[in-house]
Amino acid sequence: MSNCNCGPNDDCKPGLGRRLFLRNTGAGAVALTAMGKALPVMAGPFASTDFEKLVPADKKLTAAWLRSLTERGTPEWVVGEDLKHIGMPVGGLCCGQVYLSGDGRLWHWDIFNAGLITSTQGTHYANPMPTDQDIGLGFTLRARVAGKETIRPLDRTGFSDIRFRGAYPMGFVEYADDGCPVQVLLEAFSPFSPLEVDDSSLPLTVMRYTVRNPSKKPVEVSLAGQLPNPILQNSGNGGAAEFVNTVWRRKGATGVHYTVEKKEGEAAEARPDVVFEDFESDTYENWTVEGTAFGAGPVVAAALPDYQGDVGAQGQRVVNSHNGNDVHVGVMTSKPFTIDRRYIHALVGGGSNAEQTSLQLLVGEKVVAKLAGKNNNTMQRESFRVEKYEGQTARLRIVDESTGGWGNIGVDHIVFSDRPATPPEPLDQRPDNGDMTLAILDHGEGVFGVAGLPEGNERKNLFAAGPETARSSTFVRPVGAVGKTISLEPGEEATLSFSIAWRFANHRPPVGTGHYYAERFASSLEAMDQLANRYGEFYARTRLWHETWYDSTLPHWLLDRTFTNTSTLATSTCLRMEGGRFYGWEGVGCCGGTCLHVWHYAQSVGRVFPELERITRERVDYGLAYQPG
Ligand SMILES: [Ca+2]
Ligand SMILES: [Ca+2]
Repeated sequence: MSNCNCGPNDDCKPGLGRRLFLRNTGAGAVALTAMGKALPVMAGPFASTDFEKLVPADKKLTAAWLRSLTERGTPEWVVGEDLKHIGMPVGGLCCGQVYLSGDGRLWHWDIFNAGLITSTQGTHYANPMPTDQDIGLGFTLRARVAGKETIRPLDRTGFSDIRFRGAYPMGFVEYADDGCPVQVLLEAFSPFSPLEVDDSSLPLTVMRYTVRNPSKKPVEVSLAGQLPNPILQNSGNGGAAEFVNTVWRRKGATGVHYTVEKKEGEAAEARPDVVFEDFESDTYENWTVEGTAFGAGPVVAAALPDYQGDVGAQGQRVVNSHNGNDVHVGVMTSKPFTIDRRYIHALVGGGSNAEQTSLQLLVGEKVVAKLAGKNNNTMQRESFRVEKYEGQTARLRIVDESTGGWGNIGVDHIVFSDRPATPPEPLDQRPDNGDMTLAILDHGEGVFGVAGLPEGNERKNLFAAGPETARSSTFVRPVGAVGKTISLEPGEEATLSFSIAWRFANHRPPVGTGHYYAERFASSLEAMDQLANRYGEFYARTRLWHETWYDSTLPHWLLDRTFTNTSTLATSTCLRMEGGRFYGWEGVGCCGGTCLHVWHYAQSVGRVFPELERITRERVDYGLAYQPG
């Protein structure tokens, strides 16, 4: 345990953040409530005459709001509904991307070289992304008091009272619940030390949990992290590879190392394709049809109006919801079927807005995936990956809710198959092939590491003994877990630190080749090794930067906002390609690369990590930029 256990909003005094554990009864609760309310009125009231000139001379700014701009204020904590949308990057600089969510999960992963584009046409402020994209990583607390046991995920489903503070490079999440005998503070970060680029560019994230027992009874506490094998995250193993989890132990760390191995004989395992629907009948005999968009039956493709072009039908007939005019709407639903292949392929064309026109997959009553066209009437072969639903009852639904432009959908030839629509790339070249490690930074008494949890993966199984290796060549990804059991006397607290490290080297053009971090570390175990060797130093330096930045008379709001920009270096907006050259998009996934008119007025790179700025000047501005073409 560190000597410096203060909460993020305390002066650095011994003892874990007093406010965390007092806030429900003390002044902290008042501050918290005020923070959760709508923004205060800043100006007004106004009449229309105030705007006869573009900028009114009297802006009617309230005195209280003006004062708040210069007052020191208090650190901002996020609670309630806002937790669903807030996030903060917590990976190393230029090592891909992972965000901490408001309730302490890790999400928004972009380490698998998928080229994640987060822009949704500029509507993020109005429609923030939900924090629902994850890879199955989770942390769970088990507490036992006098024979009574409670098991709780460390997220919104496990705790009623959660608050979040983003103070890049450190994110803080506090967990409390009336029914839980202990309280938890999470400090999430990747080692961060201004001027030290390499020490701030580790392909890993630390999840440091401090657990305190405020009750009058001793509590046995177990904390565990679990992760299904995350390799081939997007491409899947498709029967061609075996997921392999192996327990890894060294002084100061216990982990599960995740890899894949090539498996021979894929073709022999593929079951024959099943044509579910070819739409060659003149009626919809296997479908329930509502509305006017779909007519009385599949249409003859050759009879479609010329302006639709060649829709790419297989056979004579297709589903096409244009029906003479996009104003028609309708829904058609298939008979139920049992999922017994890895993929559902279909030809899909028409409008691209999947909220209005789509082929939907329902498992039970829930829509689990949608496919849409590409604003092109020529249908393309699209696929649902359904291996995880094998054995479940499903239906397909073709929806046209649009009355406007591109308000139609075309569908044909639905096939259940074990083979992907296009043959997968060789295993060793896939962007999502690499390795990861989940570890607890501890090897002592009470520490456990399990390569594969028992099937069913119930959280109570997390804390049971298990095998040292686990393998699977089916779609089921074996779930590894690490954790520790400790005892806390009344008033006592303890810290358990976990980390997740990664290495996915197959990053490819159009934007650069490879990753600099993958040249520095031959595997995620090497990165985890370095963390385990220097963890005390890395934590102290990151924490020292955090405290130094906030040791100021400047307002908290200003300090938060001026340093938040630096977090861009830990997102997919920035990368270092093979050889270490720095590259920055102009925006989020658009308009390359390291362009002078954006990056030469960015201040934090030059001041916090001047080595990166020198690369931009020497290798880009005065290097590549002077080369012809
Ligand atoms: Ca057909
Ligand atoms: Ca329509």
